[in-house]
Amino acid sequence: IGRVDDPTDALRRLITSPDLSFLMEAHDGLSAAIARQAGFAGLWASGLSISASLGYRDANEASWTDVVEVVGRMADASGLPILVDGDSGFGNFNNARLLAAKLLQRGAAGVCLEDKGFPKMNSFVGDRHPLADIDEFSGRLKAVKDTTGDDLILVARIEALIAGYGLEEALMRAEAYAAAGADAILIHSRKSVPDEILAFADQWQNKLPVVIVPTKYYKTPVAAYRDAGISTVIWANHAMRAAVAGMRQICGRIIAEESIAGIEPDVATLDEVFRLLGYDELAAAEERYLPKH
Ligand code: SPV
Ligand code: MG
Repeated sequence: IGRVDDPTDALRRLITSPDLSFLMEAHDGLSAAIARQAGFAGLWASGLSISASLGYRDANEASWTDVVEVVGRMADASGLPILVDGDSGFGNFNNARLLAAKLLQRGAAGVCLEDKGFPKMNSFVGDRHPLADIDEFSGRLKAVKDTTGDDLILVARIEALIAGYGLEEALMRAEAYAAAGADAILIHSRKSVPDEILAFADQWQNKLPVVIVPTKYYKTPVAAYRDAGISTVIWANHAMRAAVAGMRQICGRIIAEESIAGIEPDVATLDEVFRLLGYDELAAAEERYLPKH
């Protein structure tokens, strides 16, 4: 798979261009390759989805090295710029900068850090989402910027609305994280309507590009985000959820029907899988490199 020349530059263009951009969730090499085939220009390496695919909960049960491994496979299989969900950075400034450096080595284009502690819990689970101290979290951002500089896009994710604080707290944090060197702000909300994030965008005035994750306010047409000057929309977990639904359905039918005859039209053909992962390239390489006799 050909990689875009400079993944970080490609992600920077997606995030800073005046057009609304989209990042598709992926959680392994296969889902990354499928997103590329579908036409997405960039990927979101979702902590929730990577955790789920590894059989873990989105509560930092997967280690940072687990995440780095998966991201490397996603980069290899897709060649696309990847914004990695770095959770809260797996600790303090030191863990965060080590994570960032390793992600860069493995081909990531950016990392997103959220202003919570370690271990974090998924933003849609329960009500306990204690926020990090603003200065301490700003130190985490600065350490990442000082370590990876312009080679890795740094997105600062604000959990103030998730934690039940208001717009003022969110805006104050955005100012601090911008001053700490963030390249973009991800403002997250768990409401079923986008009023909070649109109010944030209205007040924030694009001092840095705004990234959103409309998992819960999914009914909103993207035109609303264009009108609001949002930079980037992350479809954050839908490849993983499609896999869950698809695998559950097929497993259920195979056990009930004691046969695979009926499900054949409902699963991908093997030829499709071979095409997706470039088996033809391997055949050509064998011609070139294997002895002929
Ligand atoms: C993820 O995809 O892991 C995210 C987005 O961080 S959310 O699940 O909405 O917190
Ligand atoms: Mg996450």
